[in-house]
Amino acid sequence: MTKGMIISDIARHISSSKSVGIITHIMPDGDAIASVLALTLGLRKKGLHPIAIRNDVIPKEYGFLPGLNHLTDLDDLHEYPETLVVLDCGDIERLGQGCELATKAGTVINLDHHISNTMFGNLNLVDTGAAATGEIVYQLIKLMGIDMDVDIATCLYTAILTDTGGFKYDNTTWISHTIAGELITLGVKPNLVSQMVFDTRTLSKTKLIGKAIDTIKIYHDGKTAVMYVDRHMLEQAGSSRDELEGLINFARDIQGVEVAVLIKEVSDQQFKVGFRSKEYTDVSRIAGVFGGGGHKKAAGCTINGGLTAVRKKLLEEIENAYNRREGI
Ligand SMILES: [Mn+2]
Repeated sequence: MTKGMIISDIARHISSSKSVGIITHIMPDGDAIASVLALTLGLRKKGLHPIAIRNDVIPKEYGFLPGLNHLTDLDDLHEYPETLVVLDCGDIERLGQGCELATKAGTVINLDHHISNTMFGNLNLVDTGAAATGEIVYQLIKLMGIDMDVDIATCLYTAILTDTGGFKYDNTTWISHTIAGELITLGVKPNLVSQMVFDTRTLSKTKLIGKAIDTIKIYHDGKTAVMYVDRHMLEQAGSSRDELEGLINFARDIQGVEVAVLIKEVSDQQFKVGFRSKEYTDVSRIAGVFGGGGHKKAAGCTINGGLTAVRKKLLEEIENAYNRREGI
């Protein structure tokens, strides 16, 4: 079947189902949440009554999205939907508690763009060329003849904006920009969405960034930047651990830096370490030396020991990685 035939099949199936649930993965990102809301709002415009299911906490930066009031907590569901639409989820296990719904639903529809998707649905539309699941939901909404409005458009724009890192990542295509352009004609305000999603942070996190930046030390002729955060700094800034997210980018973005490291104190003798690389270093391999892992340009591990020894071991392994490259 071609993609066009599958999407028509999916549209038909959704329209004729007695009940439709819409869900996404736990620890949802912007694409995940906004895709669920866009499809929910779209189907409601068509006179359907989909159940948008919340199976995890929605991060506060997405609190501005239209349609959040339609979310129903997983625990409050009274019956299993006949059809379950799963969005932006490569693997059924990532539904967390929502996994059970997928086993009980008559039909599972899997709409996604992850290359690792396990094709767990009865109907699968996995388009790895799509920058965001929001692009696929856009196609589905169009195909179903649903009149787009500014609320749906805001959700779809947010989905594409977040998964392309603000149209910066290499998954960004002319299609992403074309869809985004159309969404703007419907009334989306790009500056406001960007501000909500990327440029809003709490005072405590802002203070934490300041403290963390102060700790940056540079090694290996400017190629390595090491940042450090301990429990005392978190306390002083009034921050919780989730505010450590994204901190490492301030070290990575320094001109000339190839590998950035963030050492986070967990307890007296235990540290969580995050790695980012810019161009050529496979940091998952470095993290692997310490029993961790991840992606080529983003990885992490946990190391036990004293801070000085931990830092020394990390710097040695990073230097080994540079030497391996020179040895090519
Ligand atoms: Mn996505």
